[in-house]
Amino acid sequence: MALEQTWRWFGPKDPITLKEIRQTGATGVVTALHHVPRGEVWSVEEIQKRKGKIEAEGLTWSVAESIPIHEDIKKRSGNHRLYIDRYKESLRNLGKCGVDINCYNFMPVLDWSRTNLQVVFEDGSITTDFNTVAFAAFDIFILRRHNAEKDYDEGRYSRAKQHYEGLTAVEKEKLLQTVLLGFPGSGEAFTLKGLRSALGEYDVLREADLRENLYSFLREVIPVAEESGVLMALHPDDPPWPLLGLPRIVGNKEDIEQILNVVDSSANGITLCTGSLGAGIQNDLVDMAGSFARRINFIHLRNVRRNSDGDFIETNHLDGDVDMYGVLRHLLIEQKRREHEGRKDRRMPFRPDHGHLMIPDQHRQGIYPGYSLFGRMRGLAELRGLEMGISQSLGSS
Ligand code: DNO
Repeated sequence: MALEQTWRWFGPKDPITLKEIRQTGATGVVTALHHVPRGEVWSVEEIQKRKGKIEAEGLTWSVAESIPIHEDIKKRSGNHRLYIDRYKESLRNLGKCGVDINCYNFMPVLDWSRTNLQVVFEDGSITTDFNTVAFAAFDIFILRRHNAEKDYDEGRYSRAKQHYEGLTAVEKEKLLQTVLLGFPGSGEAFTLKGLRSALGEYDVLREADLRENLYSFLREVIPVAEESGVLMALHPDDPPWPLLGLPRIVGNKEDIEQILNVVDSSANGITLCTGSLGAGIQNDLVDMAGSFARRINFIHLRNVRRNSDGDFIETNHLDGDVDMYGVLRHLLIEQKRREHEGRKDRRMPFRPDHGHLMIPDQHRQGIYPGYSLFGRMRGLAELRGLEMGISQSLGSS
């Protein structure tokens, strides 16, 4: 047995087709009903429709990524009761349709954040990076967040100022659009005004509150996920530290330990995202893969080169600061264990998470940053080879 190879597809609007995905060798598709607004129920009809499209191409719908969490749930305010009920309903519907893993995140306001989505890598391919000085420049001088300067030490403040003053108008605009982009596929890009007001709503919410709100959500939703036969897979924060004054609470080993302990059930699991967690200098991904193996419900494999200031760049899958060999070894040992026990969750789907934009994709319109065909296919192929080597060396015992 091998880990299930999957591929993220943004639905019919994705320029990469299911036929192409099939030829990458992936067998599972990871997708979401991006056209259903956040907070609405995913109906059985809509899920079946999407599932039918995928299966018509000889693939399976392996993971839902993501049923997005409404901000009211994260803040536990406004209509949170209604949205939690709807979330449960969507999970029940997923379960009825046999889609049994849901990847989700609990990052307030923003999803993943980068400062440059078009970094030319050493080999001419295009990748993304996060530069803490550029991000501070955005925060203090472009967003002009109230009291933002208090979040940075003097050195970083003056470097951010210098950085900002050195930017042309076009570069400022580019930085602004990059941070506002939100998550591709979701169609949820912010305006500057919208971002300010969304941040304003979090003014009084402290880190401890956000944690408590996540825990309450889990206490309510995990039993429903269990009944419905759906495994929840919490995605870590990317990057794994607070941004724009917003708390982030899924960034390191202790955070994850606490979350898993809130409801001790295999339905309360994580997405091991080696890239998101890998950006944190304190995170040892091999240790985390080993320690959390039993509760890993979904896997995102990618790599970063990082430094202790918090800057990082997305590198190719096998080159970077994450020891992919060590991570995969733990995952394969865990899969053997699940097989031995005849567990239902032995598929252990992974996807090559992000890939560089390589030459054959560079003229193609509409490819979301990180979600190229060739770059991800390179990643998948490399990971597949590495996996086979590790499996053979582990033997059949
Ligand atoms: C980035 C993605 C994340 C992820 C969500 C899950 O490329 O891995 O945006 O899909 O955080 O909810």
